Amino acid sequence: MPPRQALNSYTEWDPLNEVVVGTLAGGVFPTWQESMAHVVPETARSVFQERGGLPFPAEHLKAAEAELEALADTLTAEGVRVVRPEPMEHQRPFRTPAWESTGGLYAGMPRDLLMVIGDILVEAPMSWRCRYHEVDAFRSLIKSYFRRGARWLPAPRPQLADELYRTPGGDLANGDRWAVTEFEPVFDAADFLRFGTDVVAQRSHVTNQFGIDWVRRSIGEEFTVSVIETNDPHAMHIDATLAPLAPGKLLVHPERYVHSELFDGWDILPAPSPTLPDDWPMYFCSPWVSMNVLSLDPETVVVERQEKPLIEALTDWGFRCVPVDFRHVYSFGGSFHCVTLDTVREGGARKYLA
Ligand code: DAV
Repeated sequence: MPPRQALNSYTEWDPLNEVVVGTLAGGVFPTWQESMAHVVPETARSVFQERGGLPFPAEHLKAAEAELEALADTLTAEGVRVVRPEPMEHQRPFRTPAWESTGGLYAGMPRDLLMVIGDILVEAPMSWRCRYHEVDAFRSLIKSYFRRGARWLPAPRPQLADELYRTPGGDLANGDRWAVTEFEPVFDAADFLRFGTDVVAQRSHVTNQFGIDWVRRSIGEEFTVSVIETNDPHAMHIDATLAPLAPGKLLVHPERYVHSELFDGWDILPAPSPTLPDDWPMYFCSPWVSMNVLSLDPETVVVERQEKPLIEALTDWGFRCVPVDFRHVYSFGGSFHCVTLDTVREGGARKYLA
């Protein structure tokens, strides 16, 4: 029985009925800030410093948008209702009393910004200043979910003052591991994964303990939020480290994953290496977004068409793989899990973790 609620999504794998697919249209390079140095590829610094606020290369963006359209069509053909964000101007500079940004970024990665926990829609307080207004592209959708009965939980508006950031090479070298301090709650929603009544999070260069504590107390006692260790000095978003594909089946990054007793009894598959050529432009992230797959149900996964070793491993593991071309989207920082927000899945609040 499909759920009747406008929002109902407790896991990463229950049968998917409705999903938001992001758009990169109008996207611009981010305005550089030092805290990015810990997470983006080395080459990004000069690109963002020189081109922050300027449009992404037109041809590459066009190819990526075509891939996003093809993903939307594939999902529709699989019986999933697809919804899209509003077009939005990202090229306008903006400022607060404390800082300014030469532009925004995009509405391409709803996973970074929004999280559905049961019937609650959480808006994350993201720490990259250029992403301050990103939620506006999704506000029509969010208001519509609220009007249809969902709970709407925006995190406290962050100030993103200088005190939030550690200077790289300075404090970080003294044993403080992360680029963000505990000045105020910040997190990206993509540092959290849903396992029924359990939510698993990682600390990262965009998610502090204050942010995780805010999520824990705000979503209520029905849910348990656990923080796991990961072996990732560049940590930003947990979804190229762990990908739960079905109850008891966890795809992991072979080096970043550190076993947690939460997954005792789970079958754990290290993902094969990505197939992306070394010279492919990657402005934001590593080629390991290959494992950033989207589950359509506990037997079906959307996988990048050219990731043949991964497709083979998942097929051997009992999955039906739905191949979609997505390398041009990779360049902008994510793959199928990042560009989507699963708003309605079947199933309810069950316990899956030890
Ligand atoms: O492998 O660079 C990607 C996370 C995407 N949101 C990586 C992490």
